[in-house]
Amino acid sequence: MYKFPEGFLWGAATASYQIEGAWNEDGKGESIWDRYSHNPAMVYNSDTGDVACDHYHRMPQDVALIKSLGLKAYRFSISWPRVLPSGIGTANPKGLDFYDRLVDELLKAGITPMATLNHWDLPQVLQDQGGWNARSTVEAFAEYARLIFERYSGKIKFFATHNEPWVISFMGYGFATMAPGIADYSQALQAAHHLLLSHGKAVQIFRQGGYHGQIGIVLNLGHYVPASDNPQDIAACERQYQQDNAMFLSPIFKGEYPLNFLQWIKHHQPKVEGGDMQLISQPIDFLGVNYYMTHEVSYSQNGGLLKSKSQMISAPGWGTTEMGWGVYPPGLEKLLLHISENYTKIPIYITENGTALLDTPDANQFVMDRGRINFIREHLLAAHQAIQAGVNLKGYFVWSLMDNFEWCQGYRPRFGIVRVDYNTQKRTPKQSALWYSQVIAQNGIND
Ligand code: IFM
Repeated sequence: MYKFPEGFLWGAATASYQIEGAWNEDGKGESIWDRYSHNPAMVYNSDTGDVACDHYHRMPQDVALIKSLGLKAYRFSISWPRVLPSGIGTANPKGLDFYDRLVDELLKAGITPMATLNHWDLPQVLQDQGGWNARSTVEAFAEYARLIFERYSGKIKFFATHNEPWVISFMGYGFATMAPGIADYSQALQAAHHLLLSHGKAVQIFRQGGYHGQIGIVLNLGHYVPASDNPQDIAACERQYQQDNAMFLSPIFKGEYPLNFLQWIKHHQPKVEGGDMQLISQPIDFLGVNYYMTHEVSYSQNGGLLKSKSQMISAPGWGTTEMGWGVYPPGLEKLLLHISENYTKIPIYITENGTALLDTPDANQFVMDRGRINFIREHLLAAHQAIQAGVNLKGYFVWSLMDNFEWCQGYRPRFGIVRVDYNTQKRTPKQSALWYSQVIAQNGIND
């Protein structure tokens, strides 16, 4: 048996837009993902999050489900436009009431809440004023964070400011592959800086207010390997790593952007004002790591600004997932060691890890998802090895609790350990959920 340390926090994760539905109910404001998905050309099958898993109306049953699986913690996100329909100003009592009930329900069930403040659903009104490219959004986020801390201090144990600021900034503002759908590399860099700055402001408010709980941020981090020992490949890999990982890890833990990278991107550098880097690098209580993939990077003359070509790789015996992603479990151990050796020793939580596979339900909607079990098991073994090597890893959250709206891919990929029948909204735990329950119960993995 591979035992995990006592108190290891086992959980599952979701996000507001991906599961809640009720997109315009009870005074909720429009988010950038409402706007984006309502353009039928933007999402696979013209799917939207209008109804999603209808979690807004089924929350008590969903918490009961979480409890029945024996999960110790639940990571969810708060929809900013649900609680502040205009982005700033007057709060929406019914929106807050929903999260009051969710948190109370979790606490009653003995489940530790971890709340993300921004899992991508920025209020559209703020996007209309420039979104994350505008410095004014930093102030708006800080006030939103204050509202949440004030209300849930002492109830929510873990607050994460942002989920995957790389995806928000680079995919949302740089490559136009996510809402708000902008393709402007300079804006991506500026958005990244404002996201980091707003994180820092929220941390400052949290400390100054003496709120209870822990504060951190969730980053999507990959493991990067050069395609060969050719110096050009090594340098290209370093640039890719700096854009994707160091652009976020370095300011948070070292108070500076990676210098070589800034020099390389020249006029695309973000505008940074005096005091910004100090705010961004204030000590945090935990780092959330979302690990999905390892990239092999080579030099490419046609490789855009970075002159790099990056491709996901799979470890021997692993194919690709329904997302077309490679599967490389050893990359998780390497990544965790790398963070621990180069950036921080604070507690790390794997806040997301999981896979979308072709699930084939039987007549009762049950899915025998051995592939997902193998995926989670191998990643947990890699995490276990990292712990043995001294990494301060404190918990693991599978992505995702249930099948949900997978952004531009709509409802086609299914990441859940619980199946959702979108016609009936029936939830059916998959074999992976039953297996994961057992892992949690014994705090370890069988040999
Ligand atoms: O569904 C997403 C989640 O919202 C953020 N991290 C990656 C997941 C899978 O793509």
